[in-house]
Amino acid sequence: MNGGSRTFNLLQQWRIPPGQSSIWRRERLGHQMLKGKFFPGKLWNGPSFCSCQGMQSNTGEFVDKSSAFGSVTALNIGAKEKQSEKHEILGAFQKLPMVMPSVDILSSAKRKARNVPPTKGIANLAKRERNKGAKQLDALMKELAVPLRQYIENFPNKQYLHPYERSLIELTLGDGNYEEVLGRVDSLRKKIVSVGKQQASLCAQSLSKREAEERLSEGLKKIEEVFHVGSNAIDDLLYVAKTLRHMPVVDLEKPTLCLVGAPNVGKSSLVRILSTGKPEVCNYPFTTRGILMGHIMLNYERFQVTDTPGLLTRHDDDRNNLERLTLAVLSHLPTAVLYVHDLSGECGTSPDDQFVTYKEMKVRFSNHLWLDVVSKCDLLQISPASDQEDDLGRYKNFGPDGAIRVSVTCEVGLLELKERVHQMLISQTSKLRSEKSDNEN
Ligand SMILES: Nc1nc2c(ncn2[C@@H]2O[C@H](COP(=O)(O)OP(=O)(O)OP(=O)(O)O)[C@@H](O)[C@H]2O)c(=O)[nH]1
Ligand SMILES: [Mg+2]
Repeated sequence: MNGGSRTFNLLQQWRIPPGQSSIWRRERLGHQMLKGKFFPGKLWNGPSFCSCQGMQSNTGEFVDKSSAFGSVTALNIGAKEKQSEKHEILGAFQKLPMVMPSVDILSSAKRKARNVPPTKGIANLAKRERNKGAKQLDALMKELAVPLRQYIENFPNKQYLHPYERSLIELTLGDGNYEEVLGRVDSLRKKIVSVGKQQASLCAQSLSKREAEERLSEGLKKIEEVFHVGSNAIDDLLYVAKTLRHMPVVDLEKPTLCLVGAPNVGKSSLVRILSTGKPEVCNYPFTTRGILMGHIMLNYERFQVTDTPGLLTRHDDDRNNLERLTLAVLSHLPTAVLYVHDLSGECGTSPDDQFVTYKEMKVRFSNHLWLDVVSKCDLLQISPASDQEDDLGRYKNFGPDGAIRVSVTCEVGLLELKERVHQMLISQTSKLRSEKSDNEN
């Protein structure tokens, strides 16, 4: 600890609640969507809960004394046209429009419609009443349809999003569900417009004051009915917006350290040591259930750290959404990897299995800067090295070539680890700069 200095650390975490890793009944949320037709009769195909945790902690050794920060910088996303020109921008979720609950849209629309007066100067009672009725019906229709149109226009088209955000949408809401909700909102809008026009026109044809009054009240009822039937689409959209807005914000231009490894190997324990973040640490697999963003301050520069859910040794098709999130981070964000190996047998994944996944990841993400760390070395007994040992034999004893051995429990190797992480992040800064200038040329 750096004596006396304090640093604010924002740690943003998107989480899936325990026990609901790949599928998650919306019913459990007790959310309004329950009653709606959202994904009728089926389960979410992915995690659907997220929380944003702001954490404040005392400064760790890695945090510069004089630095303080309180929020993550979201990269601005430009107008729609800009999105289509360039995909390499993040931050779309923070720009999502605020969606009003359907009951509020309805009550506000009804109030406004009721206050619409007839056109001035109409002396004939019947004419005045039908004029008022038609105007009020038209107003109700517009007050309901216009916000829906604005939502449809302002929720970004998924194909223009950064691939990382696209993956988050798919893994969080389930494939295709984002578009489905927007589609339902649009069809609700169309129905309201069609029924509203029809009712206004009927009212305008009334022959008497009484008939106009009846048609107005009937028309209002019909529009309201149509709105009621489809209103769950709006509440689903509200939920989608809330969920996406709480996703951790990532800055593509900031060097980012990503901790990867099998479940329960000690990734989060190392995040706690390396950054000012304090992710949950428990002795069971998949404690970390989402992407967690923390920070490291070094020489007045801020670096991002992501803790990720563990990777099991299995085929991609069999991976749960937690594992897929980890792969999305590695695939779409310019991360430097800190790969954590637990050779003690404590974590639940055998060293043999860890070796298989490790080799696969190393090949797949060979363009990433990479550092290997063998965790829990307090639990390791090294058997004498033998010349005959193959790759796996050496791995089981020492981990990958060049791996640093650490123990969080006994505070072994941590200074060296911090130093090496520091060096890697500085190298990543140069790498990002040169990639940026290559792209610009
Ligand atoms: N003996 C020993 N135990 C450790 C060490 N580091 C972490 N652990 C323990 O290992 C268990 C898992 O640690 P975590 O940091 O939660 O592991 P993780 O990789 O983040 O786990 P998931 O989020 O579930 O993938 C916890 O019980 C830790 O206390 C260490 O250096 N020595
Ligand atoms: Mg963890």
